Amino acid sequence: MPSFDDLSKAVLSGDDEQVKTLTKSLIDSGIDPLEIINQGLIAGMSIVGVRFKKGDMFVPEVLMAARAMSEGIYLVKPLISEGDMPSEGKVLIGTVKGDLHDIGKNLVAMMMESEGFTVINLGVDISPEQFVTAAKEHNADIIAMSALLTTTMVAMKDTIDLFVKEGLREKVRIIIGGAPISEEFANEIGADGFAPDAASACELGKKLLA
Ligand code: B1M
Repeated sequence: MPSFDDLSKAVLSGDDEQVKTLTKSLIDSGIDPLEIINQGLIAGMSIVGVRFKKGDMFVPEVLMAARAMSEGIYLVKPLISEGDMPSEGKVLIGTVKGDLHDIGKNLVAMMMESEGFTVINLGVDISPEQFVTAAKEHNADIIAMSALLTTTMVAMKDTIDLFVKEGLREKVRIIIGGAPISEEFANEIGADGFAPDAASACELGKKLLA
């Protein structure tokens, strides 16, 4: 029987075929599906997060690791009832109105998912109204907005203003990120925090919900 460490290493190296083989083998050995997720798949992705933050891993490798982890989760998830899936909290993530850049946003989404958040990825060009509607529908804990253009970052303020207007601002934590975004901008528009990269977004999310 493979060890959890073998599975973590397969995630780390982005080897999706190996992840599938090891995950199946652990399932067939009768290992608790939640342990396979937490001690094998997520454990591997956590190392990826740390290495990416330190600059020891790069975007393509992180995407491969995330894909490999997802292949394993795909096999294990049907064996776990919905209520048993642990969650750090529900995150709605999207790129703001007028902005079509999604590589960094998807990286943040995958990293947050691998760190145990339930992530609903709304996509790109998401209007303030769409963020608010989805927050109501999903009862979200965190709204995460991404912007890559100096011309679209203003939509982050419009979105926060709409949450205030709808009386929902106190119900959610709002975090923002993307290349032109700074801590100062986050403070200026009334966000709860800024994350410069995907690993920091996970840390910030956990801190805000603690
Ligand atoms: Co565009 N683009 N682009 N582009 N593009 C930039 C952003 C630009 C800096 C290039 C340049 O001129 N040097 C420039 C913006 C200038 C500015 O506003 N100051 C620019 C421009 C001008 C444009 C167009 C207007 C070009 C045109 O058509 N004239 C156009 C706009 C389209 C639109 O959105 N309406 C456009 C289009 C495109 C493509 C479609 C071709 C493509 C996007 C493809 C896609 O995303 N599917 C594209 C790309 C690829 C880029 C660059 C080259 C790379 C962006 C990227 O994916 N980086 C970019 C130049 C650059 O950054 N070097 C550029 C990799 C990614 C992992 O990093 O997104 O920063 P990043 O995400 C990081 C962090 O920022 C953070 O974590 C991520 C991982 O660590 N983060 C968050 C991101 N979101 C977060 C959310 C969080 C927390 C952290 O929530 C809490």
